[in-house]
Amino acid sequence: MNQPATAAHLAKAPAAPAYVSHAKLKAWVAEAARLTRPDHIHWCDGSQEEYDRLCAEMVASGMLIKLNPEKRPGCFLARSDPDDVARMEERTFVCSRSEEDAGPNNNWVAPDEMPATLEKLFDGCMRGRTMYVIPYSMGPLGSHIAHIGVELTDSPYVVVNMKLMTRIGRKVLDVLGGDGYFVPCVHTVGAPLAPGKKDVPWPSNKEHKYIVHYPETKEIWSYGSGYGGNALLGKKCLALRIASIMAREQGWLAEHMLIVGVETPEGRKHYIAAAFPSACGKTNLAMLIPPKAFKGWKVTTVGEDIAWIKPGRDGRLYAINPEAGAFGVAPGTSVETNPNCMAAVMRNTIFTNVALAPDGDVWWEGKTQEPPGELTDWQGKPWTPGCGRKAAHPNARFTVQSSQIPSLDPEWENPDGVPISAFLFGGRRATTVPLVAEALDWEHGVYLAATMASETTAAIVGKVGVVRRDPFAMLPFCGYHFGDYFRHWLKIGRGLKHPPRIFGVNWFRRDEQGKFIWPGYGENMRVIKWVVERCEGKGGAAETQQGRMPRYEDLEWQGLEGFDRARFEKLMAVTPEQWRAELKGHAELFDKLKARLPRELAQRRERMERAL
Ligand code: SAT
Ligand code: MN
Repeated sequence: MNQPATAAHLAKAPAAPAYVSHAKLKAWVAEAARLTRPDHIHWCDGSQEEYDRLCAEMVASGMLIKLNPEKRPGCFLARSDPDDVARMEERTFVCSRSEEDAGPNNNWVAPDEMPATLEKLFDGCMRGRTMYVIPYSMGPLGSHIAHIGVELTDSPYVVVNMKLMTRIGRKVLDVLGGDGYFVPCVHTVGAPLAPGKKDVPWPSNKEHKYIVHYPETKEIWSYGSGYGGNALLGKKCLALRIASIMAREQGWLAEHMLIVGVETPEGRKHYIAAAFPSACGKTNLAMLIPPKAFKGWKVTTVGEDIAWIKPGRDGRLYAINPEAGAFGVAPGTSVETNPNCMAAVMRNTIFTNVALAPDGDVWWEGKTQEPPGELTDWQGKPWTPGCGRKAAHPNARFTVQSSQIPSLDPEWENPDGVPISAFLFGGRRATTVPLVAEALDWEHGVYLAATMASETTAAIVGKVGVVRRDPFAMLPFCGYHFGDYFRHWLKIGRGLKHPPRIFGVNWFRRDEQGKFIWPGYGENMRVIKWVVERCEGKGGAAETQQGRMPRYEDLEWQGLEGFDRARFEKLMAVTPEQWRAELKGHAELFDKLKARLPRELAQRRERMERAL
């Protein structure tokens, strides 16, 4: 295995294509190749031919299944290893020089300890495979808000997903030039192939998984998983963890937020950025279609997962979507819940861990009310409706380019970003937190966001249904101490002449029977309309300790007349007993962050407690 890097071995490594002029990039690729020892190196040019060729190769090797070209033209299905189905937070590390800088919100290993562990694992890890070099831009090419990364990977699945979700290839190297800055990202599935050995459909490493970030040198190293955020390093690793650190150093914000445009019937346009934890319907909100009663209102999509936000010269905040595609959760998506999304995934889409229908189409729980009579499940096993197993994995995904989203906003690629009028912060709470409340000021907004909480998702092993604090929906994604992060948000707000208004929302409150009180989905437009009215200085509200809240008469009820005042009061109720417990929860969070918690937040909590 550990054959030394001999001159003979290096001589086999092909030179970079002539168009690569970046000496440091070439040297880094050569060094990574010496360590990982791939059989081949392929520099991705990002062309459609390259994409098609890789897909065809994966079909031949069994990694992809081509779907029925009549039903789903240009679409493929991938089935992952059952041990490799989600982001792995327990295997994700931030290796800052000081443990305190990483904060209690990150797993920390000393940066002089981790490389030794990784070097052993990465040594020869790409044997028998091709190393793909993927230059990619997070954000429109050349935008002053965008940043460039280069991912090395031995997974062709990663290449084609990166092609759909980011801007990759030669055009990125053109922007990078001879000495531009890039974030180096090394990824391997951690499954070297012995000569003559047949590959498995989804190679990964069962024993070891590491997703590692070095804040000071801004490097990303990922080992052992081929799935989602563990392997598509532009997304959570670069665009959130590393970018959050860059943003703090450079005075901007890297956030786990969708961005939507909202146009009033009079043609006034507002952009709203909204943070929700994973699997809380962000994709649905990003592609919302207003109910019939909202004549003339239009909602358009800029992004559905991540926002990079920079103060503009005019004192407002401007946001870009650093991604160029979506990696969305399939289960629960239907023509009822998200018609725009269903239209987007009709073609040129890669599905991962959904079920396969006999006609070569895909299916997942919630796609139709009645499941087909028979299917092949996400693990390739025969499935029938009564069999007691799920047909699709609950974290099954689709990967699709933004350009296929029918509701895409015309400004979505504007290199200067879109001006943000409002921030929404939404938890998933069965009780306590009202449908919507506007923060009293920026600091209160930061408080609302800092104390957000949610029930758990597939990425957190073994804890489904437990409520966890998820500040700014950034718990797994903030690359440094949350106390410092809150302070950064406070500072950004102080520097803005026209700060966006901040709102807390909760679509997920339940009644005594455990049923959701609020219909959600398209009906969330009722809240959005009120938010827009507040931004325009209209829209009535009652002022409380918890913020400014709409009264029944302040919301639009046309088309939802059955939703009466009593039900609305239930949805909005702020009860002292629940809030006393809630503030205790805030105190527990603040206590964990106490070393770096901004005083303003602790003081505000105390004031709220006294007021109860
Ligand atoms: O797998 S991803 O990290 O891309 C999606 C998620 O879990 O939020
Ligand atoms: Mn996300």
